Amino acid sequence: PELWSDDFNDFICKCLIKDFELRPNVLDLLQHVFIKQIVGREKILQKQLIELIDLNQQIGVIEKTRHERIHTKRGGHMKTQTDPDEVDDLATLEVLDENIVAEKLQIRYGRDQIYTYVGDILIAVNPFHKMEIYTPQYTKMYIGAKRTANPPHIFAVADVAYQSMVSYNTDQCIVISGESGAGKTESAHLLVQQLTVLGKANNQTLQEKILLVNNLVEAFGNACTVINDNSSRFGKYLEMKFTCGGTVVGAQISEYLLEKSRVIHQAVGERNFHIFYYIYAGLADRKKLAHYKLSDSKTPKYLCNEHIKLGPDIVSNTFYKEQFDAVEQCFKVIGFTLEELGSVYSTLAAILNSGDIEFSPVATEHQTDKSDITNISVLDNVASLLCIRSDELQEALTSHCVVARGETIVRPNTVEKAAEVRDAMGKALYGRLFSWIVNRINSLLRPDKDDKGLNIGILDIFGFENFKKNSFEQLCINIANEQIQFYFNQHIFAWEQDEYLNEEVDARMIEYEDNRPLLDLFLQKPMGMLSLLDEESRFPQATDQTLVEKFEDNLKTKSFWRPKRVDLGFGIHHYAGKVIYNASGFLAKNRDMLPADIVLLLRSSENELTRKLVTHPLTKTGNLAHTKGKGINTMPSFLSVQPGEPGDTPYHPRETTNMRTQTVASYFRYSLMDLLSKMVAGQPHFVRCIKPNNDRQSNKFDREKVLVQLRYTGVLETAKIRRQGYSHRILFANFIKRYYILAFHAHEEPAATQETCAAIMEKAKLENWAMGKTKVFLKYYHVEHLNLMVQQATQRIILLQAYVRGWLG
Ligand code: AOV
Ligand code: MG
Repeated sequence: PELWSDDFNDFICKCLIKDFELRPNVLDLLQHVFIKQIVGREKILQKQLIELIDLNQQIGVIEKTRHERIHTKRGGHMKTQTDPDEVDDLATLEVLDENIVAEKLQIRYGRDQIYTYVGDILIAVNPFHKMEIYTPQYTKMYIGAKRTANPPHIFAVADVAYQSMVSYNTDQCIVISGESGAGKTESAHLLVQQLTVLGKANNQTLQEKILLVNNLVEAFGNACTVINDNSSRFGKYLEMKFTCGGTVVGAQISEYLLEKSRVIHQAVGERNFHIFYYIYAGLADRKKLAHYKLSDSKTPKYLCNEHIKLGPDIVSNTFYKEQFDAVEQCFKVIGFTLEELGSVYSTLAAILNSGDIEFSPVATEHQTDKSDITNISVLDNVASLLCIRSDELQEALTSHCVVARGETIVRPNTVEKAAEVRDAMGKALYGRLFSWIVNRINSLLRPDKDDKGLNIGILDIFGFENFKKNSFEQLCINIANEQIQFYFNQHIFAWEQDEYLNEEVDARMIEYEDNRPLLDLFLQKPMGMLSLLDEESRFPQATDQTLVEKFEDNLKTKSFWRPKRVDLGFGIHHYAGKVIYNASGFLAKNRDMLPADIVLLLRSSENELTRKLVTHPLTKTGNLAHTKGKGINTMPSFLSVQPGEPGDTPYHPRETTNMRTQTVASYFRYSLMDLLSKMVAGQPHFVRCIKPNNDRQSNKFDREKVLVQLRYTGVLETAKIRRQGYSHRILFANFIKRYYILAFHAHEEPAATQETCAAIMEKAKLENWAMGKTKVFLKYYHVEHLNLMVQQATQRIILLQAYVRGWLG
């Protein structure tokens, strides 16, 4: 091989890796290579090569002492290591019950040790205060470190995912779960932060851009709820793209189910999406409100919820102003043009203005149900911001076309109907603006070459919610969480146990709470809740009352019940607890209609962005094909939605409407499937966020609250299975390819058999692993140990080469 080529390095690596029985081989090889390239220096080389081998040995010694030194130092400065209370990994506890687990977490929490392992799963208890454990010093400490070398940390999860991706050449997926306010979004940020460092982006800007993506989409997709001031109102799957060598080259986001209804209405004590307040304050600060047809004295209706009157508070809020500047900066760094920014602001301003359009009834001679717009100036503002004609907008809001027997008839809208159309327009514009931003980010951060690199996906969805009043949005959010829990169970328990059986590995079976019946209740066709909802949505005469009756008649399980004295109420016993829903508005929310008249009008806009929002199917559906990887076959069949089902978008303009119009429920089912297919394509890592109290207080550990979460997330069972189980199962061939240098000579090509694998494990002096029929079953610490051995060998080679390079001149 060429001197210093990859093949050369690889070859030497294999030769020098372990003991020095290989000495003659190495000499032969090096001589051969050198002679070809440096004729006449053979004698010197011979001598130098001997030096080289000695050096190799010396390095081995140096490394060993360095390693020991690091260990003693850590042990010294974290004296808690020897503390008997100290358990970094709950799976190592001798006695395992829920009280002990909660107690250990509480002790650790009291010491600000918010992270704890359960085998290879990380538990993160929300500290509710700023922690000094995310500094560059910590970043460095966790890079390529052995797990036991440092206390548990979210950075360690990033590291494991990254190292697995590079070592095994497979995609990874980090699933973060936990109830609302438990710390999922914060964890997701920290993972991205660490992964960008690990991925050593070639250019600073790419690194910067990726770090800003979360901030940008969260400004549009997060809002203040009664549980969390920065609550995610959409699901986010961020894929970081890497080359096969592990350099980060881009990022892609998928968004799921934005809670659009928040644009037009917010529950008691809640707010609209952050961006509206930011832009309102930011534009006021720049004296640009008038340009965007907003007034600083009269707060737009969509921002003053009936219960909180924010009024001028918004325009003078410095935090909002700063955030506006920050968001604008994100846009610019990521690569949005100034023109695009202007259009985004206009659209947001148009939505805010549109909320103030008012209607009043007009009675004419022939018709009594007509409505008129009372504040034409507001209408004009909206039209001008959207670059459409004001009279046409008025027409589209106050009347609608019906096609009957080939003839188009114009019918007036009642005041209620007109207001509905107005709100539908606001929601649709916002939802599509959000999708457009996400798509634009994706096109700006797509890796240059579309080669088959690797990726690490990070899933951060809205957490389980149980408010005083729960509506359609909570139902969807909770179903999504139910699905994630199902995936967790499948991965941790079901698939694992299946695999032991198939591979004939001896491991005790663990009982766990299977939430499959719940998923059936929601998703089964045709009698699941979402199917029933869709069916009812197709009847024009149906009401929310007939809907709950339909539920009651068809859903025969004890997880569903009708509470007494709650109108339109129904209860569901979720994996995470009982929730009472109110079906009021379910049908309208599910139909989510945007009249064709509005769509057609927006398509005529002179503004490119406005036109784009209504012409392009922004949310990709299709694409179900890439269901590689395991598990997809074991997925419940009812989850499958045909990609060819009508519609690429959550709503359908009437012109293309048929009786199979896509509803929010069917789109939601599709999104879940799409998300799952992405997740199962990679090797998963789990982070379980725990909320220590309901008051967002630091240093408050509500034992009962934590116990409930431990129970429903199956932490105890996870600890049990992790203690007995094998977190890594590697096919013989892959195992040998990666580790054979630890036990075999370079020129050997051992067969992919149990014996070869066993030989490697024995050579590495490891115990407690198991051998299956096609795979080696390892615990996480085995993998760590093996990787460390390979890594040390490789480092040695690099040093050697530097040395040789030196005397070659
Ligand atoms: P969530 O994502 O799980 O809720 P967040 O990640 O938004 O929850 O966390 C809620 C709040 O908890 C944050 O705004 C922080 O104040 C605090 N917090 C969480 N993690 C940390 C941490 N590691 N260090 C310091 N503070 C933290 V929701 O999106 O509502 O389901 O929908
Ligand atoms: Mg969140």
